Amino acid sequence: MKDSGVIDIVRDKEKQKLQPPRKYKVVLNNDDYTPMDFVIEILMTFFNMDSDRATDVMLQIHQQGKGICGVFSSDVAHTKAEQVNRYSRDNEHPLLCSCEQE
Ligand code: TYC
Repeated sequence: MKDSGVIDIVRDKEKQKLQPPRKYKVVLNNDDYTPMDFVIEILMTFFNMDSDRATDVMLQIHQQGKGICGVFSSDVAHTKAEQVNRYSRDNEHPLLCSCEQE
């Protein structure tokens, strides 16, 4: 049937529309140079953590190599990662923040 391809495309599009928006983890990587206090400041300032939670997350990253700061929509996650990397570079630290799709 000649129209079935078109119908399949329409059905695929409808299915895509029904998917919930993708979520992204914002991840901080450990390194040997960024001071612990600076990482705690980042977690409190950009991810609204209190000082106890920020200290726990920083130590977890320090021990395990990387850690999740939060899960957000694509726009929010990528903007936060950019802001953290900008702030780190402005303060001359090599701290690396990235996003991973959930
Ligand atoms: N490893 C760093 C140090 O010993 C601290 C650190 C923790 C750096 C977490 C980055 O994402 C990080 N000073």
